[in-house]
Amino acid sequence: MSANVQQLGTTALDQLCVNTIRTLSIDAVQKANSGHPGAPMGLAPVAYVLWDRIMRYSPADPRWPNRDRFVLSAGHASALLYSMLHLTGYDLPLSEIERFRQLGSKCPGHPEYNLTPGVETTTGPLGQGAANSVGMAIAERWLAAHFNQGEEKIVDYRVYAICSDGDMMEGISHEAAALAGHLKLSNLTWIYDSNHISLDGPTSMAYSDDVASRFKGYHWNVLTVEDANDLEAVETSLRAAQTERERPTLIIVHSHIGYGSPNKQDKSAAHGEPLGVDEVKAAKRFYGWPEDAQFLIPQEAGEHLGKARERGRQWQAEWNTRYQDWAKKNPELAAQWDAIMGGKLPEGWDKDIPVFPADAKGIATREASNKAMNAIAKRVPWLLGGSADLESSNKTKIDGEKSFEAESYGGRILRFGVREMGMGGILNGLAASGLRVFGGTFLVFSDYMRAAIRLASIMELPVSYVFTHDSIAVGEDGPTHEPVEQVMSLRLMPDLRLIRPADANETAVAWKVAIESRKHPTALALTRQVVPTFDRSKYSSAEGLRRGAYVLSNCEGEPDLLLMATGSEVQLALAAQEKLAAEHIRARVISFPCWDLFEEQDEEYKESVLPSEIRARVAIEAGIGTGWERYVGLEGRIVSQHGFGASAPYKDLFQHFGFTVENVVEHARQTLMMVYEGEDQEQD
Ligand SMILES: Cc1ncc(C[n+]2csc(CCOP(=O)(O)OP(=O)(O)O)c2C)c(N)n1
Repeated sequence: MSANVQQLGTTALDQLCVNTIRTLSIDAVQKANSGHPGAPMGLAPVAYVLWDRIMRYSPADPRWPNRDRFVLSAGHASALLYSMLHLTGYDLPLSEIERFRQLGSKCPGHPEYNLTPGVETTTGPLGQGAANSVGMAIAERWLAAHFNQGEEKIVDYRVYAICSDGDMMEGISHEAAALAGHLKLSNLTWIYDSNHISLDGPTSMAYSDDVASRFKGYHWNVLTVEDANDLEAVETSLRAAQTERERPTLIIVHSHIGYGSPNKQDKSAAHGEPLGVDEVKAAKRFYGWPEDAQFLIPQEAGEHLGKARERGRQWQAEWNTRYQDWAKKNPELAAQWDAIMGGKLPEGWDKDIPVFPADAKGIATREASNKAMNAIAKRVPWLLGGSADLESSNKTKIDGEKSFEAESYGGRILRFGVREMGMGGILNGLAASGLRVFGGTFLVFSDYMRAAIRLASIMELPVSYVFTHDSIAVGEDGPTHEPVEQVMSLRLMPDLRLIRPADANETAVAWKVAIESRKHPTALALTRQVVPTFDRSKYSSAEGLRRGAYVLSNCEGEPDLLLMATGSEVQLALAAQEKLAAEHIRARVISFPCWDLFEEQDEEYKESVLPSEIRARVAIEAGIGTGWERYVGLEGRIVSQHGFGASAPYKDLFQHFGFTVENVVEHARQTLMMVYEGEDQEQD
């Protein structure tokens, strides 16, 4: 097989391997009749050098803890990643690549964490992978600082990400890159596939950044490779990145999208659709490939790339020996290491979580959150977290700990700066590295992080979000800072647990749920203002939060009415219960902090909390009410927010928007009337 695209310093075998990667990717896309062939064709030489000469990984054990991480931030180029995984000997048979983008295939449209061995993170939403890679690099630095003992190193991996023009345009990559530069993450290398083409056409239509200057301004080491096909230049740059000690490295690689396709190279036509049968043949002719062969892996290429498996085994064996020696000398650290890698918690991790005494004045749930989180942090040394420059508001400070900074990589306080988007993506990278992490901001700014929260949910990463200032009770800052639709909209996200605790003790249990979780991210919606700490000798235990909703205060006998509320509005429900009792109306109060947990309960439990025959129901929540119909039914009433808030002291706002005991009582009367009138009509 001849290759008519031989490059200087490139052997025929190298070229054969590169073209195998290209044609596998092309064939996968063509057979699926959907996908993105262009970037894999342009980037194949870079992927080849990375996987063949640079990265340390072990296809036989994709989760080997000290492996280098590879992130394909340009997730649409997934065919490239699947080709590499298959060729280097991961458990990804060719038959899976042949079923690219089909139901149940391990090769879905975009790389998915937990599905395909060797995929380190789910990518596709551009920019997210780049931010994940920064989280992974932070994790490596922290693990190294915490576990390495002098020259005895069990952590020394590197993180590589391939970023496309789209990744570079997205704001999240700017935020993450700025932080990576500030933190001097020299273990991080981004390879920027500069091919001047995006989906709509040439990037010049909307993009003229001087990327090199931008990254130099972020304190990155910036290198350039003029031609992606120049394997030596690619390798030289990657090796230079490995020896850099102060800065993350950006390698700007000039490539041609759709390289080798006579009619589609350098055109957006190569970006997002199959080349087409004739063009595939033409490209194969250009590579010196048999034009009718499909999914062809020439024996020499297969054997050469497949050597990665044995190489990986050896690296891992060497590391295992190092690890055993280290573990013998450092048994306590070794126990921590094993717990982290096994996703376990230390014995007694929840022992110090406080129980808050009843207090009519009470404390803000953000304050209780701080206390619970700190109690956990003391016993879980690998709990790291921080805030997007709102530490004093979010109460996210881990007491007595240092910040994670270039001079103190063992610090546990993460300082994200005012970068919520970056924070979201970075948290995912940290969590995918085994660390337990939280990030805080105002609930209203969770919108900035939403794409990353969604990916945490898809990836089943147990990230915790500390979202304070959870309603119009923000007060004077006004509607821009007052979340209204956020609580409900976060509830809509599958697999994310949105918890809005009512008091200090529910907050403590909410933290337990968050930390116990192994597969769900948790968003805590917490108050800025004080809320009473309920007397649990009078009301039921806050442990009820674990079931999502629970009867906080029952009435004598069969209830006439159900009052359900979350967070700061639970106190209104309790006060209304008393008022209604004076009118001989028996109301049951249900604290309803987490819909998701409630939906996980069996029907019997749900029925015991919300008996179906009781149709007079009121839900109270200082947020958009759409959705509460699910629990109050058509005859029920919802005391909620109908539009944006306003700027005023919060007590005035609660009065103005109807979050008062009187209004709740009035709605209770109305629902009772509706139900009784309905029953009368039924009897007529
Ligand atoms: C956040 C986000 N916005 C939009 C898209 C849709 N999209 C997928 S690829 C792409 C263009 C990407 O161009 P580029 O990053 O240069 O990749 P290349 O054309 O080089 O493959 C777009 C807009 C996306 N995946 N993520």
